[in-house]
Amino acid sequence: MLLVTGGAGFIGSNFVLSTLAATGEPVVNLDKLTYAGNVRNLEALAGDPRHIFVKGDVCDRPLLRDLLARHRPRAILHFAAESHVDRSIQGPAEFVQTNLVGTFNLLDEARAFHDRLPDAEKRSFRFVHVSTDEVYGSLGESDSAFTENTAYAPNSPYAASKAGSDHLARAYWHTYGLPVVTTNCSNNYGPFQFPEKLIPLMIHNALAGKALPVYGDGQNVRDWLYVLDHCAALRAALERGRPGETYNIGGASETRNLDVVNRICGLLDEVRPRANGRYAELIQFVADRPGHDRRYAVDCSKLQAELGWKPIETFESGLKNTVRWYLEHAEWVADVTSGAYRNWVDANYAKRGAA
Ligand code: NAD
Ligand code: TDX
Repeated sequence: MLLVTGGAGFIGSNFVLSTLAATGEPVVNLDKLTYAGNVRNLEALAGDPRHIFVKGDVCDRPLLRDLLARHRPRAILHFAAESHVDRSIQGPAEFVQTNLVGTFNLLDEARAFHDRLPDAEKRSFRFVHVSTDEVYGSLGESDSAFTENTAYAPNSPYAASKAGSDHLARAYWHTYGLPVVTTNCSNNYGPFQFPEKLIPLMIHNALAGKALPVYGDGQNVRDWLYVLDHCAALRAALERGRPGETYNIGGASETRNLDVVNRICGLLDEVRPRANGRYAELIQFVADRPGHDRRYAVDCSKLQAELGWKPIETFESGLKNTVRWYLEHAEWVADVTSGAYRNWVDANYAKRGAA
């Protein structure tokens, strides 16, 4: 039995679905169902006794204690977080609460649970802490990619809250011997990503004939990884990762934002041409993100050499799958972009001067 937190979000739901399909191991899925969590992502598991969904908060210690005692998981995979950088700039408090305090609560309850396990179970128990490359800060054009030894230099409240949670995870291994494995992954994309993030936002806006808001000069670089390749790397870290170690995960797909948007436009031109004109005509440069990191690139040679992982999708094939998925799931998109989503879009983009 695995305890997954945040398993109704983008990466968490992909992890739950792909892990159940790959291994059949039962999952207890704890998720607060914030705006980013969506039980519809898990529809395929309706009635499946191997999936137990619990609506709850990682800050709720009695609930965590009860779930651990009741289900006795062999591992925890901790995805739950506030994850959108722009939201962390507008309202950082929730990020500190969930990402830092929530991770602390989970680590501390896991420590108490782990302490009482019999020796064999104690040795095999794992706490996989799912983190981000953003903790390393920003690279210049010709800097080498982030390694596990790159100094932490988080620049946004989101990145700082994740960096703090990574430090707590490290300390729980060094001080208490809780077998933590931390992963730091680059930008993910794929099915079920909330359309506040670059790729699904651009697909959504393009199909609606709305402006495609590119921050600043559009030359910022991200290293894109297809979400199911990330999930496979997490399973490798769970099964073969060494406690106390950190592993970088990346797609070796560095791409400038403007190129990403142009590629999405090109794919849509092919499969869903506009009545007049091309999608790229909708691109609009808007005010930059404050403190916008220029470039991320991840060296994941440690993960490849030690755990034998490599991605299946290229950025080209993954982006094609993703565009197709959003075209085929218009109802899912309509569902998550109703109501509160509009308030967020108004708040984030109106002040940037977007049409
Ligand atoms: P997401 O925002 O799509 O999902 C987060 C999930 O956590 C949601 O289901 C939400 O309801 C849940 N949640 C939020 N606060 C909670 C709380 N207090 N208690 C319980 N559940 C709570 O995020 P994501 O993109 O799927 O990211 C998952 C994890 O992976 C995060 O820790 C993030 O930092 C990390 N990560 C994300 C990326 C990326 O590109 N998206 C890259 C690297 C690392
Ligand atoms: O409307 C937009 N226009 C734009 O130009 C949005 C939403 C984004 N951007 C730019 C900002 C970034 O340079 O695109 C790039 C990607 O932006 P996001 O999708 O918001 O991702 P990013 O800020 O890079 O962070 C992501 O990767 C690391 C995830 O949101 C994090 O959760 C993860 O840890």
